[in-house]
Amino acid sequence: MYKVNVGKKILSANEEYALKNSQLLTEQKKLCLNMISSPGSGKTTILTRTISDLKDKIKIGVIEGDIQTEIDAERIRATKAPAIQINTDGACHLSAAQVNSALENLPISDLDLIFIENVGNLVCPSAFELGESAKIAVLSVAEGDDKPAKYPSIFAKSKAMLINKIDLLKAGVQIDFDIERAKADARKLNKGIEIFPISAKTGEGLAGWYDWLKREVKKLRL
Ligand SMILES: Nc1nc2c(ncn2[C@@H]2O[C@H](COP(=O)(O)OP(=O)(O)O)[C@@H](O)[C@H]2O)c(=O)[nH]1
Ligand SMILES: [Mg+2]
Ligand SMILES: [Zn+2]
Repeated sequence: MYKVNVGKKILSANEEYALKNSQLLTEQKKLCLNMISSPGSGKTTILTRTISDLKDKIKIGVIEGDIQTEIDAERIRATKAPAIQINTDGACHLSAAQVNSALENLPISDLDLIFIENVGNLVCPSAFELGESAKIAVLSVAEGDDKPAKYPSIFAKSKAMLINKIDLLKAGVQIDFDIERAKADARKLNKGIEIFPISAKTGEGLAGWYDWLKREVKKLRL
């Protein structure tokens, strides 16, 4: 008779903060990308390299989400970019309220682009809107080419997908990852998704990712 839908209620409160964040970012014309992946796919490595390579072109700040520690924010700060660490104390995704308080502590007016590194988890971060401009899915070749098919939600919702660690495919390491299969499965879920096979270690493929970031930042400046 009475149906208590706790999940829906939590999402609604989250959506209120997501709307606030989105309004703030839109007013200030800032691009905000919510990066989602399994732990260890290379998000922080991609971010530190991107920040260093683009430092004369795009001013980047980062909101780091982890269950514990400041390790990732410290890795970002070593590049001289501002970073705010959020510790979720066990929660497996960031909430829009947490991002709202992090945005208050970032020097937003000095930045062009804010990355949110979500908690490493391919499942529920995709269900919690943070008010971001777009989601970016990261999948490394060590995780298997079947992940877009098995974890469809994040690949369906992302504007771009980075296939990281492609250097491992060429190092004589035995990893069965078919890039074409991963691309085809992602495009089945999301026709317009941009896909960049990259290595954050060797730099291979990063030029395409950087061009895309520059274009997206420029769109907001117009
Ligand atoms: N071979 C290789 N290793 C990488 C690459 N990117 C990241 N890694 C390694 O993968 C591990 C996890 O990276 P990290 O950036 O912490 O991943 P995160 O948990 O997604 O933030 C680290 O040991 C990195 O050095 C890459 O392109 N190639
Ligand atoms: Mg990280
Ligand atoms: Zn979660």
